[in-house]
Amino acid sequence: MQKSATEFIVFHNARIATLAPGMRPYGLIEQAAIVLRGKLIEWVGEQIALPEHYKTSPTTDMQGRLITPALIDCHSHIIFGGNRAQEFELRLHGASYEEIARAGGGIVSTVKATRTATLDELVASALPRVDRLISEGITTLEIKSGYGLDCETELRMLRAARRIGELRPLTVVTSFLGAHAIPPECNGEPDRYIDEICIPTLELAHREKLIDSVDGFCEGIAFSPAQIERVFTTAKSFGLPIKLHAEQLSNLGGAILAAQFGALSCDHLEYLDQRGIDAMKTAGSVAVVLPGAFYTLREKQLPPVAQLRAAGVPMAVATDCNPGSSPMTSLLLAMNMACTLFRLTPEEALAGATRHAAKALGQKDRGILAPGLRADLAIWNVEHPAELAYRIGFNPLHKRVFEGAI
Ligand code: DI6
Ligand code: FE
Repeated sequence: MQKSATEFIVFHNARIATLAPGMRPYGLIEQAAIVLRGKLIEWVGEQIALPEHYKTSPTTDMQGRLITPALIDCHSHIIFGGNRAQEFELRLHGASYEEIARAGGGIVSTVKATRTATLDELVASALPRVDRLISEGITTLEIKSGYGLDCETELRMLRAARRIGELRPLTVVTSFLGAHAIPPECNGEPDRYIDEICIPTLELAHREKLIDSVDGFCEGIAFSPAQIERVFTTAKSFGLPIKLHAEQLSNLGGAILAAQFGALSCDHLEYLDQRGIDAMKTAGSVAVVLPGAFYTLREKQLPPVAQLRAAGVPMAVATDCNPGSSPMTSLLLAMNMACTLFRLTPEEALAGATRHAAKALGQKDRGILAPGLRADLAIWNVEHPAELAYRIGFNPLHKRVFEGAI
């Protein structure tokens, strides 16, 4: 069947960083063009090689701008009630994050505020943060539950996440994080919480199709590997992929456990050791580094970036947007911090917010620019892709394309 020319949209006179793996840094093509057809990419390459039959289609001169895959924030807790500015003050008066958590502040104080918020209130308070990310060219956002810690509020958070995906031109990928903290009513009884509340809630949320993956917080102030394992076993029985907050404040072997379940990703990882790295490599898990939390908590222990790189474990970068350890709504800033604090290269940071972030979410249809993948693009007022991670607090986005629409 003959294709009509108007089916296609062409962007020409661009620099295109496809982020496709290969010999070229950033997959960068100078003097490039890209052809979109509906929601998908039809063709990308050097402009002089643009096939004749696309040349009659509507075409836009990009005036030398840079086009990259749209950005993907693969780790956020962007839905929550209240804020934790007071805890920020306490920390500046000397209290530590763990002390505050143990004294019933921290995550648990956000749980109280989240439980009293309606679904509409949760959505309304999250949207300005989501819009800030969208303004930086993000088209895919992971959102976790984990500030409800009771059945009703966990479901409400996940419904709010789905609602946000309906209200904005954005793919929302949800993670169930019932195993985030021990709620006050289960103080001292983490096993009872996991078995009687967390796992039954996971089942209900799965039945309502609210869950795309299952996460947990494996840490001294949260849950042990044995407790997390029970949650993962249930997830697996439902065919849901898993990921884990692992080795953030200490090393409990969370990454090894997660790898045994074929984790999509292990996140934070400041205290990850070589055995954990090897397990992640074997499992094909992505290492998600979260410099916003490292910065906010003034951590001293760096994630083992050089060892991850040497092992060939893909690294993603995310905001970890949350009211406690990372009140951050800029993925570009997270990329900058990943370079300056963790020594990622600007190319690794951009791959970490595109190709590897897509892998961390199990989304095979995005994250690089190639024919057949989604037409989710970011168009930037910059000349070279290194500029995206280089600046601090500057947003050079020109236009964002979501499913082929500007
Ligand atoms: N690790 C984190 O950095 C966030 N959750 C987690 O498991 C912090 C969440 C918070 O402090 O509210
Ligand atoms: Fe987190």
